[in-house]
Amino acid sequence: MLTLHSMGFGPDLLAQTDISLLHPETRVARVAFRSHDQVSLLLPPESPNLPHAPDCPRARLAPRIPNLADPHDPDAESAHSVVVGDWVLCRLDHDPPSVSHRFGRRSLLRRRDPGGTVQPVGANLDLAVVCMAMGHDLNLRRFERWLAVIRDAGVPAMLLLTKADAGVDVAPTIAAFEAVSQGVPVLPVSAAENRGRDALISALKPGSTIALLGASGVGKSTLINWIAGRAIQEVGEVRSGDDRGRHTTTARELIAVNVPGGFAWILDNPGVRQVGPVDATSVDDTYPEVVTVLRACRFRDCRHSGDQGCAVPQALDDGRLEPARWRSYQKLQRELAWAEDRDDPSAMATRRAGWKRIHQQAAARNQLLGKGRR
Ligand SMILES: Nc1nc2c(ncn2[C@@H]2O[C@H](COP(=O)(O)OP(=O)(O)OP(=O)(O)O)[C@@H](O)[C@H]2O)c(=O)[nH]1
Ligand SMILES: [Mg+2]
Ligand SMILES: [Zn+2]
Repeated sequence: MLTLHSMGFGPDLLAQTDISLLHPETRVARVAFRSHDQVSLLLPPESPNLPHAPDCPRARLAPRIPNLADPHDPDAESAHSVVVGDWVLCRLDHDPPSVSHRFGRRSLLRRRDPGGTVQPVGANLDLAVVCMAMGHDLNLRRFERWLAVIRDAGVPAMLLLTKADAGVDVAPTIAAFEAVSQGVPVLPVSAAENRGRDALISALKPGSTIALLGASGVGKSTLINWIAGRAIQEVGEVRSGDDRGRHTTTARELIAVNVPGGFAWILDNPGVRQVGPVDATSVDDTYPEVVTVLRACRFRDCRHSGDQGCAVPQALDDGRLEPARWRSYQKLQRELAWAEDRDDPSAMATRRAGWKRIHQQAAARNQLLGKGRR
């Protein structure tokens, strides 16, 4: 039997509203699927069977959905007013059924798409699972991008190395990812050969919500079917040659899966190849050794691009900085600066002026040291 509790609803959310003031027909529901201004709602406690978004009642979203925890939330009137995983108040006795309010979120996972736009992935997540398939898909730098995205949401993370079938030597891959994972667990699994299932299931706590993230074809939907022990999600073949998927899953959907003690709520996502972080702090948190070196640089306005006396070349030389991680860090910060400039052209002018000043200072410094560049 589904209950609000088994779906992850708790007193922290309930405290956001005074139930006695609500219309008696008002219900608490969770958003399992969203398409334009329509959402599919998971509705305890009536649903005796495991619900699946296509069978769930649909409700319409008003142009403005107030946030119960923050009356001034600018998202209330945006396309992000309600996302998959959100808890909402709704009226099923309305025709059509309608969503009136959203509960404040415990967490919101957001990523930047390659065009620089911030996209919400899911709300009220308890665990974000990055999936990378053994073979062509493995990429440490792409994993670091995901880590930064997940850090921004403040949600615990996990890396699944999928398709760890017999004959694949996973040990060196695990070691390579653990070296950059900052304690995030790395777990090899094979749905095809039923390896790692117990370890995975023990990470799926009853009542918790878990997002599956990663490129198309890595086996996210297969994982859901494997854990559930039945075919819920459609899976698709990968291209021969580079193992890339064919974007079989086209929409985000929250799916209930039986785990010991109840249900876990798994958010299946369409595959995305490139993700961008949303803010600079989460990038700094993902590359702590870079931040340590930059702090040690004695020049206040240094661009760390090889000027005399800068701490970076020294750290690259003595191995405190790994060149690939330093390059990734710079690239991510450049991407963020570009996205910020795109959103706010005045920021670009300020930044340009800053660069000019830094160049002038570096030139003056080099001249002083008799190291003028020719
Ligand atoms: N060898 C092997 N193949 C697997 C395994 N898990 C999934 N696959 C295959 O990988 C392909 C892609 O699986 P999907 O589950 O559709 O991948 P997805 O990540 O959901 O892809 P999108 O929905 O496109 O984002 C299918 O052909 C699966 O059979 C595994 O453990 N081992
Ligand atoms: Mg899929
Ligand atoms: Zn420097």
